[in-house]
Amino acid sequence: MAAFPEVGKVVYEGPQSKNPLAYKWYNPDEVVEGLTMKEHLRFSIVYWHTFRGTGSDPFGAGTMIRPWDDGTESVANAQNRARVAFEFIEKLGAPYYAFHDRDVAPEGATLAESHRNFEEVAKVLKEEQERTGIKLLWGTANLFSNPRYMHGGATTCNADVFAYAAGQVRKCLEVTHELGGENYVFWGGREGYQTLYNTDMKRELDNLGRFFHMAVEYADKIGFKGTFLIEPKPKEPTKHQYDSDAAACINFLRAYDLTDRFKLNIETNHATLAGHSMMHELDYAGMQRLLGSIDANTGDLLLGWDTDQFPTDIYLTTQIMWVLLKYGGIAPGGVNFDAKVRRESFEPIDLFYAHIGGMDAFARGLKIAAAIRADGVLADMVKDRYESWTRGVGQEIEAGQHSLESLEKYVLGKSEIEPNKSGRQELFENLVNQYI
Ligand code: XUL
Ligand code: CO
Repeated sequence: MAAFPEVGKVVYEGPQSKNPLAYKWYNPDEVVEGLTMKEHLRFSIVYWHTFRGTGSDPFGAGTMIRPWDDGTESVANAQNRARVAFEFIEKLGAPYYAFHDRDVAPEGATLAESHRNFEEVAKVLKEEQERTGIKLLWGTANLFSNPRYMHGGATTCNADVFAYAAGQVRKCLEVTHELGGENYVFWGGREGYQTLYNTDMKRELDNLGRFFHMAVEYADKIGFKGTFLIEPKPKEPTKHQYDSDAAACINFLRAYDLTDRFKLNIETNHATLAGHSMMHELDYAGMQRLLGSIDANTGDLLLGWDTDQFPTDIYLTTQIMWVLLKYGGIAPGGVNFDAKVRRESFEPIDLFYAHIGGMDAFARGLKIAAAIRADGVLADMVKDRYESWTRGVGQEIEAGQHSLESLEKYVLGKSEIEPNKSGRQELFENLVNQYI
């Protein structure tokens, strides 16, 4: 029996449509800069918020109505939920999904039992993938919910817990590979500290590097070729997460010699928690060729925590797509909705409204970003701003032909240096507004 009988396939009806269950901007087959929207955006639906989110918060119990869920932690319930998830994703027309091992299947009393549960549910995921053509963008192991991970998974002070985490990741990699996963994510849920007084930071980071090398070794053994992604986030749940922002992650990857297999999965609200914009984090990772995928949600400027809201801000999606286009797209990563409906949006239909809105916001951002790029006005203005580097001493410096001394001599030999030009920030901002 269908879980969403009142919803058919969500289709593109264009900006004039008044149908809340239709796309106004996301037209999967429309070509933008040589690729279809579907190929550019590579939308992915997350299993955890969408199918396991209860709506509970630190102040109150769950609110979500999910009629298909019998409320038990049985494997049969998990298998049934998996079928519902695919009905939902298929109706939305999203090409990908992503999961944590523990949201698709219940954790057992032992690691062996957890593995068995995971295998039983993975069989249904595989069947459903084959039935619908929906693919796995990435899998990840939950190394943060169970109390055993209170001190971390790969950065714990307890070597047995590290071993447990290793066993869990091995299995999750095996299942991700079996399901054709195109990437594998590590979000360092509790890989960080609450106080440095009790923390051997060097040992913890060395162990994290060791853990990732073990993952690479195992991937090679089973032939998993997907990209490994680490997901920057500065705090929450710990006071300081080791993967605090793109720069810290990239430094870590370089220090532990992992850049050939790892890239970053950048998430908007994590960027803002780190005191950066999403655009900054994307550009920083992109320029170093380490931009792998994005988690597409947003925060709330008035709330200081990770609210994981659906993205509806066209400026945000424009900025994201602008940077993604600049670096040649996001494949084999994707635009993954790591977002949850609000606690008050408790009906199943709200899941559709939320995703349709997010997908439309991204499609619109893609079109706006492509229009900005096609006109080239902004790019020309940036080029002009740096014009002094294309001639004379600027060109010589960039060609490596100068030293402090030779530059001092150059300046001493001139009566005046070239005057600065205006930065024209307001004009830049006005121009962006013209495309929105
Ligand atoms: C947590 C977060 C995670 C990761 C996957 O803030 O973003 O859901 O995306 O573990
Ligand atoms: Co995320």
